[in-house]
Amino acid sequence: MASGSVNQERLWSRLMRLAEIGRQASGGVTRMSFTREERMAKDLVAGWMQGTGLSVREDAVGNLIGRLDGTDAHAPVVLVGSHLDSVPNGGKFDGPLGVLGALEAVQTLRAQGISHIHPIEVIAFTDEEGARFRFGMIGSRALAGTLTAEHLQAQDADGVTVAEAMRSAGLSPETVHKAARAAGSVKAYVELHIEQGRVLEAANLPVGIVTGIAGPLWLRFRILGEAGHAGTTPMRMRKDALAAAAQVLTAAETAAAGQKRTVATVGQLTVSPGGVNIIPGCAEFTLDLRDTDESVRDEVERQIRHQAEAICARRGVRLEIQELQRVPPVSCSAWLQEEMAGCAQEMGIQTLSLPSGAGHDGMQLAGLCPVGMLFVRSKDGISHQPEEWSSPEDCAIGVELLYRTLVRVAN
Ligand code: HGY
Ligand code: MN
Ligand code: MN
Repeated sequence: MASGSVNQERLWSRLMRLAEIGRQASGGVTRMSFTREERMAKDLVAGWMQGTGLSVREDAVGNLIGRLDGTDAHAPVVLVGSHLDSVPNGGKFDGPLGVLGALEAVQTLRAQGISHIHPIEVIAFTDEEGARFRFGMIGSRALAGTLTAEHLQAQDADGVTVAEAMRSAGLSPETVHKAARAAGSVKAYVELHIEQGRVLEAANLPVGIVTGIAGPLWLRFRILGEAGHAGTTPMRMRKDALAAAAQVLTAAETAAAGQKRTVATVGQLTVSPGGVNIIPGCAEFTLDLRDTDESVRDEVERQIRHQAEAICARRGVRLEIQELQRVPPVSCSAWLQEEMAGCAQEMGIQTLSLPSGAGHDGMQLAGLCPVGMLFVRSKDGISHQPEEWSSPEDCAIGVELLYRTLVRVAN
């Protein structure tokens, strides 16, 4: 059967309407945390939540929450959602499909008059991507009670701290501890997300059930050499910071490629002083290193650190490595995976089980409650850029599966 009870047109028109907020000339979306665009996105979604009869609030860290009480208001809550922030020039679906899909699932549950014991909260987490402050999942960390004072001091490219950005958004950073949920207060967290890879497309399947989430380790490398005249400095006398960085990032690529599933990405690189005729005195770059197996990821990290030190020693340049975030991989709940598989069988659709290479808020909640994720097929596996796309039909099938999972988990 196809999408069954959910309203595919309503879901799609909301997705496209939300994508207008932060829209770039490229057709991509830029919606950074604690900005005007994020505020507009939350106001739009809050209006849809209210229209669905949910009680709407924002917690101390800015997570947007729409609550539907169950027959037992004191029963542990079922959380379902994703995020509204994006990467720079990102896609329309990464995050919004999970938030609007959760709203559509709850709206369907209400329309069908389905009774449920546990309260359900549709949630849009603050700053999942980490695009602004170079560490992510701020809202889910706060909900799990693991957001620290140090996190609040992280700075964006303009030197604005998380705390300052929160204040400018009308929040009080000194109260973020109030966003934390008590142990036992959350029954489960379920998220619908685009796959952002090619596995479902290759299997010609619309949806998948996530088995685990790879853990992102983000490091910042800073290499300090000596700026100098490009014309008068012989090659053997140089301390070229960028040439050293080039060797280090190639070593990182080789170390990751030597493993089965490890991935390494240098997404940001800055060079100074940055003159055409000046030997770079300083090169700074980020490394995003991931694997679903933490021991493998950490072994690759050790190799890269060792090689970076050797390269920089040979070249007589200084190396500084700062850890930006270290998130352990998590396994998704076997119970939730079984419920999801049972719902797929009810729907008469075939699914497959697959790990997530991308990080998600559920990683922060795994210590608080069972976590489950569903994936919707991504066209050509593209994500984090304007061409990111999933079909209306696949999105609706994903939301139908989410809706049926919610009916089971909330009872
Ligand atoms: O970076 C990630 O894996 C996710 O998109 N935040
Ligand atoms: Mn995402
Ligand atoms: Mn993303």
